[in-house]
Amino acid sequence: MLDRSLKPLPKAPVRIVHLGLGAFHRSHQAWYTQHSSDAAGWGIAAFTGRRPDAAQALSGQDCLYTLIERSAGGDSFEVIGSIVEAVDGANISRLSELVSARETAIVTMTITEAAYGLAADGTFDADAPAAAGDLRELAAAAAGGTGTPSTPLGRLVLALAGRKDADAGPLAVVSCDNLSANGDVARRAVLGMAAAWGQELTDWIAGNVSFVSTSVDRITPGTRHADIEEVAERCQYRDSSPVVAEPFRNWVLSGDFPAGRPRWEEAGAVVVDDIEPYENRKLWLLNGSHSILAYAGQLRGHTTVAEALADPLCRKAVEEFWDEAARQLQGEGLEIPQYRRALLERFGNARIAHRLAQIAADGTTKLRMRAVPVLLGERSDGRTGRSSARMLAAWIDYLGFAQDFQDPLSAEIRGANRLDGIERVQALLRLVSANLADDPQIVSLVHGLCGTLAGTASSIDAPTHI
Ligand code: CS2
Repeated sequence: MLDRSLKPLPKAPVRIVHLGLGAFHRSHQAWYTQHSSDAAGWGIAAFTGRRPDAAQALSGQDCLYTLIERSAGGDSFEVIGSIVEAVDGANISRLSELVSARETAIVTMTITEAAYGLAADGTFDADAPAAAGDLRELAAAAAGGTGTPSTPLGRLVLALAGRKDADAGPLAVVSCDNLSANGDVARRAVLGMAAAWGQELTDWIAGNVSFVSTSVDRITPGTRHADIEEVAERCQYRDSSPVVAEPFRNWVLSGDFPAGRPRWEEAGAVVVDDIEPYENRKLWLLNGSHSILAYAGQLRGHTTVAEALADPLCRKAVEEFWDEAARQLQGEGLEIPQYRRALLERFGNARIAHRLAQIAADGTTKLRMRAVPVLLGERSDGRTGRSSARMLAAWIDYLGFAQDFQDPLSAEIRGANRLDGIERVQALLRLVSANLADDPQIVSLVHGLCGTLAGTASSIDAPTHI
């Protein structure tokens, strides 16, 4: 139990519902909310995804937790109190109750890229098993029966139907996942799910729910036992759920908040009309290079981002990818050289043990966003796209070595992995994007790059996730 004498903020009323109570939400959106001048009016009710554990742990300490800000020079500690309720994601009735309340103005989401159920062409995939299951559940619920959706978006649609029935007015849905145009993606996915409920709900969502796009950034490694021990020693209280993050943070938002929002800009958030250049800068330069380091780094026997970046071969692959990505980035004031320099410093912070295995998960969805647009852009400009292709080659090599991996298409990956040589490469590329697999030059380029970043590791441990 945290020591209440730490005097956290008094509990604010719930006005934000969050889906995806994980470390990143706690280091990012919860921090921004706490640091807004009107924080006293904006409490967050955060729901977990698949398991109740995080909600149970937080509820057991009054929803308070310690943010350990870890710079190269040392750690500082802050108690975060903006989450006022932590709930098991399976508690759909509480979700519906909160989303149906007029006071609730915002639903934020960190549900992972894969949870939006996108097909390789970027559309909502109604046939994917999880989506198809929830579409059936929603149809049953709409018909007056009992329907129990199990995906975050299925649960959200059920809750939005409650808000419509309660006539509680418009609200904003804010995706905080690393997807390009994440607001548009969220809209497509929510409307795709709502179709199972019926036209009336679809029309209501289209007219009343604003889908805000955001670019989110704060490196947040999984919490380790040593972090819990450190808080006990330095802060003199037990916290079962501290969260570690780098000092850097960034939040760019674009879209309407019809029922209001906290003054996040006072905490440093930036509101813009055109988010695309910022989003692409972050997705390609930061997340893209993370993926190179995750796959090439593990193949070469490294465990963390800082270790991989210190390997000259990995560093070169990153720098060359950045050159390609920079050519594809358009927009005023992106300050790419400074951004690159800052990334080298952030990634090089060896006190942040950011595990490559954590980043390697869900490659099919992530590479679609991180490698494909740069590769296709370079090729349509008459260049090879070799450095983006190398990111894909590193992923393909990793899939040949890893004993286990997490991916929404893991069954399909296992099928493709049974093939050999260029056929295997083509089948794996198809899971990322048909545009790649259908272009024989790209397939052969990627095939030729396989093995070029391979190193000393002979096998890779199964990733563990916190
Ligand atoms: C990482 C991101 O796991 C990953 O795929 O690239 O979580 C990254 O650390 C964050 O986007 C940083 O803001």
